[in-house]
Amino acid sequence: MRIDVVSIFPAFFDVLEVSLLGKARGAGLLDIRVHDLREHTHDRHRTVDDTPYGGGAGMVMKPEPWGEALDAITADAGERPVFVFPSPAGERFTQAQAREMAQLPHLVFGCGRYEGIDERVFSYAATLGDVRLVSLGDYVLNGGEVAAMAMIEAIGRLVPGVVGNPASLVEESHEDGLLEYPSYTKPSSWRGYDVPPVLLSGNHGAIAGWRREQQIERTRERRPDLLPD
Ligand code: 6GU
Repeated sequence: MRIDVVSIFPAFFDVLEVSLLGKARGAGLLDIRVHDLREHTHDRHRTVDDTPYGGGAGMVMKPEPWGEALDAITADAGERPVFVFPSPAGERFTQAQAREMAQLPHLVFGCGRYEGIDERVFSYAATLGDVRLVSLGDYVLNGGEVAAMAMIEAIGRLVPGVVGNPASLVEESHEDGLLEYPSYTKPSSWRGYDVPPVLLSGNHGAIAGWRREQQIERTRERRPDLLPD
């Protein structure tokens, strides 16, 4: 899978070299290319933003550098990519979306800063591929970089081969619509806290039943919005 990222802070993405995704890049499973938007400016100050038409606070990212950056990325790409613009005004990013995006051959993340990107950039991007504005949740970050990192990790780990044991992807939170069950390891007693005896029973049916109950109970307590009415 190919992932391009456009940002005025490409250094945010240096950590993609470490851990699981770093390994997947090394193994050729993920082809991640980070681009500096300022490479597509032509003035002495490498300007990427300007004041908003109609007035108001803050600055808006100019369309021209974005147009050039998207052209450069798509020039050498075979299929039409999906463009993801992280935005608090986007649709909510979910595990289902991560799963869907992990099947795609080419994603392009466009990271905005300031008050956002000139709206015409999204219209132009839509002529080059599908466009999605996607939010991590109902809070505001300073820019799309941290959100893009989170999405790249959520998507990247679902690309076949990236996570060594695919079974570990099945029993996690959100894969079956519920929060995951609690996990324990040795020792069976630690500082007065004991592992639930059913987990030591060797009774696989009873263990599966207990885990299911725990999933439902936790989901009811912490995330009742995930449960059907
Ligand atoms: Cl995707 N972007 C920004 N700037 N803030 C956010 C977000 C995205 N998701 C939640 N807050």
